[in-house]
Amino acid sequence: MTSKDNSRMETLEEYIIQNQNRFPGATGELSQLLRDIGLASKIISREVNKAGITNILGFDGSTNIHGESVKKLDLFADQQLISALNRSLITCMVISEENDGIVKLSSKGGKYIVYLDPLDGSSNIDVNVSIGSIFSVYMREARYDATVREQDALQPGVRQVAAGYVLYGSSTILAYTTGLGVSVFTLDPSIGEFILSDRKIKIPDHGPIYSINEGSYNSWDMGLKKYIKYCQEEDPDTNRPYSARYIGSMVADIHRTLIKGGIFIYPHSKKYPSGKLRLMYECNPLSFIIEQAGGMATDGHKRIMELEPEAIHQQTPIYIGSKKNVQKVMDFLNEYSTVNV
Ligand code: AHM
Ligand code: MG
Repeated sequence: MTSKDNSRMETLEEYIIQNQNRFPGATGELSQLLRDIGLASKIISREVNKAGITNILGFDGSTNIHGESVKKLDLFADQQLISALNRSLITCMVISEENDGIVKLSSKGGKYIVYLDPLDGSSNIDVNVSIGSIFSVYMREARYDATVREQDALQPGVRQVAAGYVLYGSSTILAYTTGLGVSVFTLDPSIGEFILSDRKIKIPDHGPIYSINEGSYNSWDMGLKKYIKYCQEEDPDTNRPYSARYIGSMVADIHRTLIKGGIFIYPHSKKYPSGKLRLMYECNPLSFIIEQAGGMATDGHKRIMELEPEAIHQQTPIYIGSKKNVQKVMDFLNEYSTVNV
C-alpha cells in the first residue's frame, strides 16, 4: 500500500474494535487480549530486528523443558508476552514453550487461558532467518473457581476461541482468527502500527510445494516415502514435480503455505517417535488458522484439532496445508499403513 492510500488504512486496533462492535453482548475482553498480543509482538519485532547489533544474540546458558538451549531472545519474547497478558487481568494462566509448568497470572478469576510459543524457530535467529510467535486462546471452564489448574488447559483444539501467529520476516506479519476467517496485518515500522493487509485470506485448494526436513527420509513410514516420491515425479497435469521448500521455522513455512498453497509435514521418526512439534502451542493454533483459510491439518490419520490432549507440552506428527495435498498424503499413508519401513 502506498502513502496515497493512507485514508483507507485500517489498523489492528480499529479492526479489532469494529469486529467487537458487531457482537452487541461482547465484553471486549478477547479484543483486549488480542491488542495485548499485538503490542507485545511490536516490542519483540523491534528487538528481533536489532538482534544483530545488540548484545542480545546468543544463548543464555540454560535449557528449556525439551532440553534445548534457550536463546536470550526466547526469554525476552516470553517475558513480553506474559507481562502484556498479565497487565490486562483477563487471562488466568499461560502455558509457554519456555516454562515447564503452567504460569499463573495475577488474575485468578480471569476467563482466558493462553498457550504461547514465544519465539518459534529460534535456532534460526543467529543466521537472520525468519522466526515467529504463536498463540492459542481457550476459555477457562471453571471460571469462578479461584484455583487455577493445569487440567483446565487440557482442551482439544476445536475449543480454541482465537489463535494466531506473528512472523518476523522481511516484514512483520500478524495473522489471527477468532473462527470467522483469517485476517492478516503487516507492521508499518514508520508508524508502529499493524495495518490490515488481508481481511479473509484463503489458501489455494492445491499447491505445487512440499515442505519437510528430508534429512530424516530413512526413518519415515513407507507411505510418506512413497508420497514424497510422488511429489518428485513428472506429471504436467498435476504440476509435478513439486518444488521443495523448507525454512525450518514452522511459522514461516506455514505462512508460505497459506499464501502459495502446498503442504508442510513434520512426521514421526526414529528421533521423534511422537513427532517433534507441540500440539498445544504449535500445531493446534496453526491448524485453526489453516482450517479457517479453507485448508486441512491432520496427524496423518485424525484431525489435529480433535486430538484429546493429555499433557500441556505433548508432541504430534502434523500434515498441514492445502486440502488436496493433505488428502493425497493421507491416501498414501493409509495405503501403505501395514508395510514396514
Ligand atoms: P523450536 O520451537 O525449538 O524453535 O522448534 C520448532 C521448530 C519449528 O519451527 C520447525 O518447523 C522445526 O522446529 C524444525 O525442526 P527440524 O530442524 O528438525 O527440521
Ligand atoms: Mg516452537
